[in-house]
Amino acid sequence: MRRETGLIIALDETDPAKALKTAKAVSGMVDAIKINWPLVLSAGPNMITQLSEFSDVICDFKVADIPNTVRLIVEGAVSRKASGVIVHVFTGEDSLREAVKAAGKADIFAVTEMSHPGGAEFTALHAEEMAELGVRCGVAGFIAPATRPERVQAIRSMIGDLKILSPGVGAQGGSAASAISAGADYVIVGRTIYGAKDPAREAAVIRDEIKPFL
Ligand code: NUP
Repeated sequence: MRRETGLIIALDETDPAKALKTAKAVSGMVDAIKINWPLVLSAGPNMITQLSEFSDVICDFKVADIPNTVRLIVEGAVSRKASGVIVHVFTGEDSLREAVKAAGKADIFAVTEMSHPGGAEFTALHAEEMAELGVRCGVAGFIAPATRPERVQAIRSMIGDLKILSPGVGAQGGSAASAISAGADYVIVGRTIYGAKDPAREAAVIRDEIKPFL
């Protein structure tokens, strides 16, 4: 995945036509498009392939299952041209290793600690252990919360050059510049961009905000 702007759009728009319009509008300003269940459920999985015409696509399926099911989901995403898949780590080493194997040349990104307040209840208590396991299993990078930049910093100190993708900017209260300064390689931004009147303009604002810190 390229790193030109450090910005990834979370395209949780559920109107497929609008989603494609937004993807096209921001395509020059984002390094990837992250797609989650809301859009896949409304548009169908072929949307992954359609969006891959505009940029790298990361499937945020937060896969959490037994190894065989993990493999089937990751293969299904990658065969539709996803270049990355987001998975949970709490399912354990066998599931995580299977995800990395099934991804082949695509990237597996593992959730350490979730960005919403509930993320502090369980995931935060094990974030370091999850990062450690992710490194051991060969993931490409981690999801760490822009809402808690000090936690991004903690994960950064453990994972060397692996990537950090950081959601929670804007609508959830996190700052893009703080997340990047804390060690994130990319920020993931959803509602603030796709919910704006002019998504391209909003993407440009965030791109310019983080540029000095990249
Ligand atoms: O910890 C996480 N927090 C989070 O918000 C892990 C995620 N994958 N996400 C996703 O990032 C979330 O599901 C949504 O697609 C996006 C953030 O969207 P927004 O809050 O910027 O609208």
